[in-house]
Amino acid sequence: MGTGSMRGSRRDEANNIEKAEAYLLFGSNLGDRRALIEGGLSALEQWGVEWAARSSYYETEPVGVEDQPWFLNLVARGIVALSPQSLLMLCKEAEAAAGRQKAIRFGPRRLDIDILLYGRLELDEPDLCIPHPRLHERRFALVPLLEISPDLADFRDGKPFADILCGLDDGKKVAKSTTRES
Ligand code: PH2
Ligand code: MG
Ligand code: MG
Repeated sequence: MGTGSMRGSRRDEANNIEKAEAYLLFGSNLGDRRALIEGGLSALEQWGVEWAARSSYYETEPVGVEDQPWFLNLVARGIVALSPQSLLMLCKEAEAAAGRQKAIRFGPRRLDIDILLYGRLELDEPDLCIPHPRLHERRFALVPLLEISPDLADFRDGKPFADILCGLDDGKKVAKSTTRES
């Protein structure tokens, strides 16, 4: 992968695979949202992702397509010994296992798992851009991200995500979920 200079990564001595810290955003606005997200977290764990931290659940106002149910969102930090493309494949696998159908862009979905950050990697491929290209404009991603990593900054320019969140004036609501049910 040629990521020798990637800070925040370490080598898996047994397998000689570079390990990276990845931040994933989970979202759902159809069905039993909490159960679907939990299922996604478990599936990825079963496939080798070591969860190091996970945020609370947040009720978030829909962005993009406004006429759809509110989302439940959560961000988790995982240690992965997978390439970004392999991780993406597993995310899609978990989405499919949750019964996700082909969705309209920004529209309703049972489970969506997006890679926000993968170590200090910058990737620009047709199906995968890292850091996530819309992270900076999405309160529903920044709030849970900052809950688990309050001091995190964009490694490309050193700007703290807390400052980016402060500068957002999208007016979209994001609130910690207070219910146990979906
Ligand atoms: N995901 C989208 C589009 N809009 N809005 C919220 N609040 N949360 C999401 O996860 C979300 C969205 C496309 O993936
Ligand atoms: Mg998404
Ligand atoms: Mg997605």
